[in-house]
Amino acid sequence: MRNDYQLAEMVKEAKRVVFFGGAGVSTESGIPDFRGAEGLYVRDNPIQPETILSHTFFMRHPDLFYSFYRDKILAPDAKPNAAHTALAELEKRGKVDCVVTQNIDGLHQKAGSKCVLELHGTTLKNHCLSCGKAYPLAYILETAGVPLCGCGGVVRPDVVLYEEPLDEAVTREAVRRIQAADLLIVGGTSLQVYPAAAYARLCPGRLVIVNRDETPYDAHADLVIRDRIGGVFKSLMEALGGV
Ligand code: CNA
Repeated sequence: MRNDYQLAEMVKEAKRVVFFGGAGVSTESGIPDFRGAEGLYVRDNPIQPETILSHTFFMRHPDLFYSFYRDKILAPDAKPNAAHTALAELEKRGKVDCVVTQNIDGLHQKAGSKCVLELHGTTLKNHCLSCGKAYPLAYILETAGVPLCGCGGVVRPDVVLYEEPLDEAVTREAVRRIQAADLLIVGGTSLQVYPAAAYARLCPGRLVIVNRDETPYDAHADLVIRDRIGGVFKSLMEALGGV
């Protein structure tokens, strides 16, 4: 059986699907990933993204952080692709319970998904480090250099930087949903960032991995599809039809 038909059969048989994704879900929306072929790691960066997007770097060099962040990470005009819209549609049909994502771009919500657990936070929200006042993404886009609050404090994104702990309530809920699923589809993630990567092993049901490159968890999967995730989800929706 072709891989995409096999995936469609598994989705039809499942009662509760959770999708766990990463940066590869958004590359077809024009947002580069870190470790893929066109990723920010292998392109023109003298300092790697994990260093720049770390707590230490942010506190020491907020100006350099914001220059990289505005240039390479923010993508306010990006639009959801076929994978985002398929997941939103499958949630509407009662098939997908939840999306757990390492992404910070808000594209799942833009596509219409309601249950989205953002393990690494979001670029859409920001707050002042001194007084806590909230700021929208527009504020980061319309300011230059280090964005400051009216109180004089530095404004930072509500993104979990490297070296910072994940939000406990979000991770607890992600683990609970994955453990209650009978099908976990993992997609567009190199599964190299911990602890999130270990989520691929938590589902008691079947495991499908859709990723362009090999991942360390491929051997544990019931089905591995090494292809573009947008195309895979497009075929999946065609195979499912109105089901
Ligand atoms: P990663 O380590 O960059 O891995 C991405 C994976 O996706 C690679 O293995 C690629 O082979 C694969 N891939 C790329 N494009 C596609 C595609 N079209 N179809 C299928 N597979 C594809 O990214 P992870 O998410 O695993 O790493 C976690 C980091 C990256 C998190 O901290 C994220 O916050 C961070 N990140 C997020 C975004 C975003 O929000 N869009 C962008 C870049 C990085």
